[in-house]
Amino acid sequence: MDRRGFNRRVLLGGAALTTTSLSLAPPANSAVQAARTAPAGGEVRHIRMYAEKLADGQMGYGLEKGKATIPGPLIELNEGDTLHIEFENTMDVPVSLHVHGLDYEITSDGTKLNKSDVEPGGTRTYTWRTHTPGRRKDGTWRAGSAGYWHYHDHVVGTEHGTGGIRKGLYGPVIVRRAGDVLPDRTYTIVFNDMLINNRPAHSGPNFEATVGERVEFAMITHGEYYHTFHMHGHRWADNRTGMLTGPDDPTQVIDNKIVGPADSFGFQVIAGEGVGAGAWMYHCHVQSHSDMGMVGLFLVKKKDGTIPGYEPHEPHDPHDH
Ligand SMILES: [Cu+2]
Repeated sequence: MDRRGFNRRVLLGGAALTTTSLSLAPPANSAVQAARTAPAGGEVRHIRMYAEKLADGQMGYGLEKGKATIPGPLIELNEGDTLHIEFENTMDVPVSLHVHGLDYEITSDGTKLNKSDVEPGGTRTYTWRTHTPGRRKDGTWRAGSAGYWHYHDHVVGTEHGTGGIRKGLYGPVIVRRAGDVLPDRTYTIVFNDMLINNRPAHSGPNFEATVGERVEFAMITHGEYYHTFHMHGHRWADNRTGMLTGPDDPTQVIDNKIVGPADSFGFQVIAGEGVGAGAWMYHCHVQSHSDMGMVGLFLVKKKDGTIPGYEPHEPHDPHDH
């Protein structure tokens, strides 16, 4: 990985290279380079999506047949984009796709209530739209669609999709505003009841990065409980992007956030910024929940690929990312 993340951070700080920045990377060859940012939206995109039963009895969404995952695939849009999703139900029970935060007509609601679910073997096109912020005719301000959102089933088990969500039918949606800083990589963390991403307790998932990379986390909560999301060694701003806009931005910087069912938020960190490589825990900070295994690792590697002090408890699992 190059050092773009590092340089980006310097630019975002609004200052030239400073001595405080130098702990992340050697100054040699680190010519300052502007952050990669999201373009203006306005595109119309088409994708296919599938709901599938997984071998272990869980359920997932995927962009290709036979490749469903938990969480489902990350869907990224820019404000102004429209997404048409040709959705196929390969399972033997009705299922749907219901999104939070975006604009959709009632026919794309994804509920039984208005027959916008999909029978076994059936297909349906769901249309999601997004918009930029702006002033309404009455003078009030209308928020844009940008944010860390999510989609989930609203049909399996109950008319609220309680069974589908429990089995893994959920995934992240990120809508970006023109000019938003783009990450080097994005990971999704879903607290679902007492599990993370529907994995067995005490088994991650773990997420890898190299020191200096700009890493984005989309964090979603589902199920029955309230949790507190905490990450070791890294902090973020409690706002739409998770980043401060400048030295006078009064947004609180946090490393712990209370979350409840269907909440979602996101943030970006520079891996190991000011603290270096390591196996950094993230976990629910409700003590009994962390003790019961709501824990994973943010594995920040040195440039040579090593992680000081880290001895994996189990073989590396390629499904971790
Ligand atoms: Cu918890």
